[in-house]
Amino acid sequence: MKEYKRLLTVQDISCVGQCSLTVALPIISAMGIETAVLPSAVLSTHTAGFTGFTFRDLTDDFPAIEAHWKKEGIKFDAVYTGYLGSIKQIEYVKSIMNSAAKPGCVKIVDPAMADNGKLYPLFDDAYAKAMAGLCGEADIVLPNITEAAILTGNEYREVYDRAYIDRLTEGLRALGAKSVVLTGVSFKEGRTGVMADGEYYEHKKIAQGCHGTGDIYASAFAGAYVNGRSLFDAARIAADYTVRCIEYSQDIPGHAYGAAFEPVIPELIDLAGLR
Ligand code: PXL
Repeated sequence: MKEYKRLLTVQDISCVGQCSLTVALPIISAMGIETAVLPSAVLSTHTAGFTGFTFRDLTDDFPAIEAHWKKEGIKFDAVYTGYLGSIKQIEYVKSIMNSAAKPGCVKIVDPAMADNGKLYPLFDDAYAKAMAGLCGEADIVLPNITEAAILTGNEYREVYDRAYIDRLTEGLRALGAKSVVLTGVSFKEGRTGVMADGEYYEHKKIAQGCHGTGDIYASAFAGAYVNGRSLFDAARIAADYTVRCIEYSQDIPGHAYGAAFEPVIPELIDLAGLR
């Protein structure tokens, strides 16, 4: 029988900014997976580096969308959540993750709420606490170090050792997450990597980072994992692709708001063995 998987991704539409749905939809689709979307909010741009952005919260649409999917019997092989719109919405997402799940549905949660030691502008401690609850229902969580520290009540550190990273992983497991892929784990100058359930994949660190790379990473991870790759392989493929996107974006003038992930999609297809 033909393998054709259907994934639901729940995150915002930032009209401009190369993050969230404008990244997830093309990447996961290119990896051969039907990609359904549930937009959490519509913003004129993302909230990192732009000011005066608009924000339309779509929380109140969620119950009717869930009810319609239930009536139609619409179900998914995977659900991948990213930047969400409100605490109430997080509760609706928990419900949809169950009501719209096929048996064996994989639940991937990228907490997408903080970076560089700080929560994103629209979020507060209460939101972070609600997100910790959602992470507890996930098969796989994909936080960066800032998010992991906030979610587990650990202090944020820029310089750390393996024991600190293990503490973050254990803290996320204690919330209920079955697997933990920590991103941006750097033990050496010029190098960074990902820690997938305690297994480390290291790669070069490019000094000039870009916004939206967490979403590129999570989307490529979800695509590779749903295509049957192991947790570690999916973590490695997504890391290699993200590095290539950042490299490609280095010398594009006026393009600090996001990474040029589109021209590098053919490389992702090769990295994931999907050609
Ligand atoms: O890339 C994460 C992200 C997603 N969506 C919005 C954001 C950000 C990061 O700042 O602002 C709206």
